[in-house]
Amino acid sequence: MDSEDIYANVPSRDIQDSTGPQTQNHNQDEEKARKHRGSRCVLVLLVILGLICALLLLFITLQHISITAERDLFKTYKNTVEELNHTISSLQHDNTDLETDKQQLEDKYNSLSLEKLELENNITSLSAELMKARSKPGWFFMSTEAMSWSESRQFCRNHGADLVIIKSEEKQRFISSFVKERVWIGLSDIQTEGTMKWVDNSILNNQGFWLKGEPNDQDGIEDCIELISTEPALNNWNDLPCSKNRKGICEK
Ligand SMILES: [Ca+2]
Ligand SMILES: [Ca+2]
Repeated sequence: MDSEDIYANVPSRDIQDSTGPQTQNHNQDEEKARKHRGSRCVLVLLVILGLICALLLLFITLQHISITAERDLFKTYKNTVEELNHTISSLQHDNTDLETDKQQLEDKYNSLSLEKLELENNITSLSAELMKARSKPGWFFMSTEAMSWSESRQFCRNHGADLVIIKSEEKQRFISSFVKERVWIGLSDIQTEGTMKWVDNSILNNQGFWLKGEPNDQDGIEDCIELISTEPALNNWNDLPCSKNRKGICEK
């Protein structure tokens, strides 16, 4: 039983009788003050409850924002991981292709190396045969550029040969068959006009393979003999000035 009930159970007449009018007013003031304090307490409690609710709402909102952000971050992370996995897979595929290409290139390189070795062996073999052939008599070659008869002869000598000597129809046909221009041969009458001599000092003792009307020693200055391949094979010699420029046919 609280104090209000106690006061309520006391007969108002007795109170009035024992305390008088002043006491009664005092009690009424106290009761008003008590009610006023109670109202304030309730108000304070309501304010506190409101603040708690507001804080709870703020906390829930912040939690929601935090969870949403973490979920978005997780999604981003997941996408990044998937992209990385895709990239790794692609790179592995590319690496496999590159390994295949590398293996093919290595095989090709090995094959080419073998071919190169075979070609080098062939070149060595052919070079040996060439040297062997060149060491034998009857090897023919042409000077590299047109020069006077003496210069052409010197070119041949510098290469261990001399201007060609033609003493048979067979050789005349052979030389005429591969020469494509006007060339010096190893015949002249430089020493004695009218006496044709080969470069080995042997005298031309047959009629030779002269162009019709040659040798004519035109103007008295034609002492060296050329072979004109465009003329018939057995009639293509001509005497002309030794200073004229022709390539020479050398024979080793
Ligand atoms: Ca002459
Ligand atoms: Ca002539």
